[in-house]
Amino acid sequence: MIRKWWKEQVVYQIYPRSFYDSNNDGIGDLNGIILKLDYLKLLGVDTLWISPHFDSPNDDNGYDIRNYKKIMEEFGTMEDFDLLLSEVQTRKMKLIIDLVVNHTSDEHNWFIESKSSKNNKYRDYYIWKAGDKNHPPNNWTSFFGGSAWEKDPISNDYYLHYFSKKQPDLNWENNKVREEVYEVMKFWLDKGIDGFRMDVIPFISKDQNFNNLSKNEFSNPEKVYSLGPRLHEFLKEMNSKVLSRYDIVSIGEAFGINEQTMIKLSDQREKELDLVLLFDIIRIGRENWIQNKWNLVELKKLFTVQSNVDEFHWPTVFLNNHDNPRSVSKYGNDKEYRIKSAKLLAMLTLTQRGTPVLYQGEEIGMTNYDFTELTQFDDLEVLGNLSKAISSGISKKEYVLHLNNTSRDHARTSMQWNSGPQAGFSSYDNNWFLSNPNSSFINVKNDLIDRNSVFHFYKKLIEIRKNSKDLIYGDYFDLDPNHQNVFIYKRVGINLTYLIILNMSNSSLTYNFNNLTEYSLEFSNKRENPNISSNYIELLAWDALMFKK
Ligand code: TEU
Ligand code: CA
Repeated sequence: MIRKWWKEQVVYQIYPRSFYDSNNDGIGDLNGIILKLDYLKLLGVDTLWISPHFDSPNDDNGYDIRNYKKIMEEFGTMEDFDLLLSEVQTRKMKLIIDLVVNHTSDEHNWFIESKSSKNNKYRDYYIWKAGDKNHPPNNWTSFFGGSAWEKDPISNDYYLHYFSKKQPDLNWENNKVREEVYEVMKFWLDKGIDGFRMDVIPFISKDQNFNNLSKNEFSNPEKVYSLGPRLHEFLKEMNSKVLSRYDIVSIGEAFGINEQTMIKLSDQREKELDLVLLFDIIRIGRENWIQNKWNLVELKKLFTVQSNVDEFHWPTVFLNNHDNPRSVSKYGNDKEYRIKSAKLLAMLTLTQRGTPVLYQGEEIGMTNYDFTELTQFDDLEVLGNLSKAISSGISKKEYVLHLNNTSRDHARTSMQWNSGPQAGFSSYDNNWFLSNPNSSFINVKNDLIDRNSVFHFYKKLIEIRKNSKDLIYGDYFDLDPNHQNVFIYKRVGINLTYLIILNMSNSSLTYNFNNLTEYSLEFSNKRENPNISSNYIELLAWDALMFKK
């Protein structure tokens, strides 16, 4: 197994807007992150990934960049960024930033120039096409609702936007665009950052035939958008011109890709990306905003697929992020077993083969927000997809019920620091977004005091993981892929073997397993000793046990 620093670290994602507000204007900021670095150091995470911190009109909370070399005003200044980086480095941690280069904001200078006239030298920085009479060039759809094409009244041409119409897609066919992107990357790398998480990177290459989506493709256009013919060529160029020149990590957000693309993107011999963030696990049982039933057998299969490609691949393991609901609400039981199931999910995330990526708040078991009205949502995706929902026969009320399990906004409520107003996120009383009222009992302050908290469980597991190369690099074996409730797997290292047993259900059960007595119990989320005999173990609801031999 090839050793790399980014295989041995635990990544922690920060959504700066919701993390901590240092100057009480209701919006989280870079200084807020600095003030919480000691907290993160205590937790034991090593690499921080911050969601976009660049100048932006915030149509999509910073994923619409107006200026790649300026800091978002609400977040602070370039001096604040430089201080954040040096404070991170002082603590021997690493910093990764978000690279959003499939699209820019429509307020980016390149786009302002581009749309100003057909002869402008920036015209080809974006993707312009003539319409078909009064119709867009093809039937491609935007993830945030409606057509992916917007008509521009100046030239009467249409420009392409996979996301909102304020996020025009860059034209990667244009060499100059690629050079600009590489230049932006070097600007930040030369400051000393440790890598990029690359937003929707599989979408950068567009099939120049611009064929219509078929009926089947229509509801999941990502499966087509991620098959651009020059994707691998572009990434190889980026790698040779930029990435390979620094000791950094590149993590591609890989929404919609198939297995073949996954294998190619992150194959170390291909020299494209180091890691990919796959969506299969996080979107299990889900079709857009609709949550369907899923089962553990399907989930386990997905872990096996990504873990066992070969020694040239290294997976990432994550159960939530800023675009998805809270993990304890989706995979655990956020009611009577919130604490216990959150700990189980910690064990799952931190004992798999792959780099764990935690999301702010998961370490204290934060839950989904209980949305009841459409007006409570902030995310543009919610309103954007409303008409699609209605036209598919779903009522407004049902739409909200679905969103209560699927909306991106669950992850964007304030980080819960204490039981005070605004969850201790800010002392301003009119924050940009909601705080969950359950901060009265789910908060960092409580978790730091209580030695049996979710926080301390994460902390301990991170420590165990960091101190064991066998746990990090050991081979992965799912021991009972077909069991409906128990997730049991081994990690076989050079010296040690770990055995993880997770009861992912609300019921107690007796699980037959021989030779358990050969192992010793290393860590668990139980207070009492488990009942083990030579050929079975009794598991209570949401028991999570880690054995070693
Ligand atoms: O996400 C891409 C992404 O695929 C999801 O947001 C997806 O489009 C959506 O959830 C479909 O239901 C990245 C960022 O993580 C996200 O925050 C941005 O909104 C998006 O790209 C555009 O930059
Ligand atoms: Ca602020």
